[in-house]
Amino acid sequence: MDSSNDKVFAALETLRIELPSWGFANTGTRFGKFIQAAAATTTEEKFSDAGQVHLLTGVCPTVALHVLWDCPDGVQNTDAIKHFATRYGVVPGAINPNLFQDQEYKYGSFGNPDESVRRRAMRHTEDSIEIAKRLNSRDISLWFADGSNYPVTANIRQRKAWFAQALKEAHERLSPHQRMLVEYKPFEPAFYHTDIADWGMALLLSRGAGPQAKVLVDTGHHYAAQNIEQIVAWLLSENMLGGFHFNDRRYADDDLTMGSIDPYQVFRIFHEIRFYEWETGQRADIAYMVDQSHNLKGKIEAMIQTVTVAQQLFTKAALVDAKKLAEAQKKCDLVEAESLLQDAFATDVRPAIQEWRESKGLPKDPMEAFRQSGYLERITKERAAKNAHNISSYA
Ligand code: RM4
Ligand code: MN
Ligand code: MN
Repeated sequence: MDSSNDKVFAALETLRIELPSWGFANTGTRFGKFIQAAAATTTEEKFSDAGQVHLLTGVCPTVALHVLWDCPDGVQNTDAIKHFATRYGVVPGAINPNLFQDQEYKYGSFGNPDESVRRRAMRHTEDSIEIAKRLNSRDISLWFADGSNYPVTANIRQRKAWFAQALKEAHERLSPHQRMLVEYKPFEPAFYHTDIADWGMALLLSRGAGPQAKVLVDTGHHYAAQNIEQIVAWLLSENMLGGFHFNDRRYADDDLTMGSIDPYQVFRIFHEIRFYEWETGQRADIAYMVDQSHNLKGKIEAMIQTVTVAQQLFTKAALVDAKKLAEAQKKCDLVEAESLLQDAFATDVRPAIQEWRESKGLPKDPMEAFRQSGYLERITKERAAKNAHNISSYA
């Protein structure tokens, strides 16, 4: 039998975490942005910052891109991005079309009653798939702000049909190795109905689109008290879980640091995945991505913190004795089953993680290494003037 260190080491070997390019940029709330002197304002700076996180943690080799923010000139930007990838040691990950920011999308993208806007959304999606092909990216992540603010102002069934059709068309554009990930969200920016509001809707639309479409679970996109690990278990059993956007929340889609509010929940999600893998003997093909908005924390430190917490929670989940748990479940031994989970959660995995890092030639404490590196001081100096002129007000 594996010692617990072996289990931690084996789990860490399989965990890769994708960083969002937008997590290094200035972000805010609907009341305004707080500008940080060191924030990245160009795609190159985002690659540079993501490269630092990967250099120090060794587990973040990819960076998700938002097309409108990172490829404003579409496919023409792909050569420059390839160059950044080589230079900074992180390659493009999921490609996120942006179907919500342009004025045209005021009443929706694929759900817009105006056919020309729906066509425009399709063109942008096709361009995004092409960008992904050129960048060798496997996943196209689709999130739609589509919805309505007031009852009966939108034809819900009609919009569903438009979505079904559009996703099917987009799916036809995928190359055989690519995937389409469909994200859901119950509200915001729409406050009455969202066209893809929950995992069931995302599942139906993905199924209808084709075999390469899977569901993306953003942990912040649920109503309070919803049982996310159950959704994860169902999607796994349907072979429809494509990936995660990790973040934490207290109230709505707060985009706080993963595990900052409820680490036990993330742990339970990881446990469901490990348990599925143990039972089926198959590796779950899941993209672990981060979707956070570090409005107040230093961007790079917040990312390092996220990766560290993800490693801790993932390895704790790997310590659950699956065989004993299955037996306890069968016998309806509730206390034994729950204790197996609680004991794993209570285990201090940090020394084993540090050992693993050292075995890989990585810094034992990536946060400390970052603080010692001088990188933050350098970029603060380089970027401060530009950021000082950044717009913080929405007015
Ligand atoms: C949404 C959703 C998407 C993200 C946008 C910026 O709430 O989480 O994944 O791309 O925000
Ligand atoms: Mn998301
Ligand atoms: Mn979100």
